[in-house]
Amino acid sequence: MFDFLSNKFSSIFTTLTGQNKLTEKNIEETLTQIKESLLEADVPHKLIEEFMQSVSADVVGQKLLGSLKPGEQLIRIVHERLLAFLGGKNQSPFAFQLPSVIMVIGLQGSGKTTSVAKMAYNVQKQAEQRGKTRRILLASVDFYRPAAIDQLEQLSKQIGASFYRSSAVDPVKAAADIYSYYQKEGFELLFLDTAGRLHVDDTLLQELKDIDARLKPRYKMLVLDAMTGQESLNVAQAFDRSVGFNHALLSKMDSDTRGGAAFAFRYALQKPIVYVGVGEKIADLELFHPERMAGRILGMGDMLTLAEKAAATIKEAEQQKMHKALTQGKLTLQDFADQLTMMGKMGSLTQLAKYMPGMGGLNVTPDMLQKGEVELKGFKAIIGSMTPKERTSPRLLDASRKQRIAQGAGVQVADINALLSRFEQTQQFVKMFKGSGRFPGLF
Ligand SMILES: Nc1nc2c(ncn2[C@@H]2O[C@H](COP(=O)(O)OP(=O)(O)OP(=O)(O)O)[C@@H](O)[C@H]2O)c(=O)[nH]1
Ligand SMILES: [Mg+2]
Repeated sequence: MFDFLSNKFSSIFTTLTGQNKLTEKNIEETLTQIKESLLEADVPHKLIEEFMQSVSADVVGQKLLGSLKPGEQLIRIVHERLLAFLGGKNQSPFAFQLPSVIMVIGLQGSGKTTSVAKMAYNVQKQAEQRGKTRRILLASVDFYRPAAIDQLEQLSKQIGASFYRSSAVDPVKAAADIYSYYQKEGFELLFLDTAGRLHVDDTLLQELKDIDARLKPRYKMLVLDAMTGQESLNVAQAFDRSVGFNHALLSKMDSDTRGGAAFAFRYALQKPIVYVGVGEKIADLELFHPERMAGRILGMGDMLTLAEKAAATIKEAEQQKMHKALTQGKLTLQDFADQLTMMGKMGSLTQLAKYMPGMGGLNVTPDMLQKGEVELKGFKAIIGSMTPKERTSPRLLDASRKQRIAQGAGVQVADINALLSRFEQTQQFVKMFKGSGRFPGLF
């Protein structure tokens, strides 16, 4: 999902974070690159201009100094902007109010019928998790395609939801009939599937307006096919001007989709995208998370969160000391212990791993992380049992000193040797990173 945008952004930021200083020149180059990637992702030109302006304004207005590295700050600014565009932070997770009618609208083939079943299934599953059941009714007023109503009936059987077929053949009358059945039978949710057209046309819109006037559904859910790119924005605007809608579901985000649709939709219409369709199967529906999406677009994992956490937790002085040790290519066991303590303050390895981009590709299992955790605890105890001199010159550690330390730390001599070889490796790393100015990760 959003792979295209993600890859682009990642490569930009990889270049950027590899650099020590942000100059006016490389800020500009970066912003140009971001702009190009948005263009390629099919985001309308006008929106890109607005987005870029708001980012530039922030970059110019802020002093790129402080505990975060300049590259990280630029990422943070872009991330914040992107997040604002996608719907902002701290939204509470979406859930339908009960009872409600949900009228599902959209162009032909956008995924309305499938999405009706997916949403109903999703609501049911959520309720089941809390030991509840929901009384859900599915019905359709799609009289244009012969098998349309049968398709929904099939799906309702598949998910075990109730289905009602009106004998009326006029869509508005059928809608009214369905609605009274829904009320009479005391259902909590009615998902009403509607007909789609290849293009937005007035007859269709008028029909939807009439149904809307009759049923006054609390939710009018526009299903937008993410694969239609820029055109999806025009569709959304046409529906908005006539029937109006208050929520959107972005379907087919599993395809080779460009992130442009979500981006453009959110920005231009300012209505919430609440669900994302990610496949053809009933269970392939996710809630839309602006924060997660912004992170994915940037391809950063949650690096930013991590960077912020680090800045907040680790005192500047500690960080500088470490930075000096690292950039000079000299690392003592004391520095090593300090680094372990810093890590400890930031959270467990398992927690940290979640923030690291690319961890997925490394096949790190929870089990390995757990082991690492135990190992690190041992390391800290061992270093704690050393004299300051031993910490700066591990060469002093002969058999009898190791014996003493092992006893003090409650470990085996073999554990000390493991620590020393790990330390050796880290030193090699540090030498490699020397002078690059990068904080070489925590390992
Ligand atoms: N890959 C993928 N396919 C989807 C998704 N949502 C729907 N589809 C497929 O898109 C096609 C059209 O879906 P429908 O639900 O029938 O679309 P519709 O809007 O009801 O179409 P009409 O009733 O003809 O207007 C079907 O083949 C679905 O399986 C999705 O999130 N991912
Ligand atoms: Mg349909």
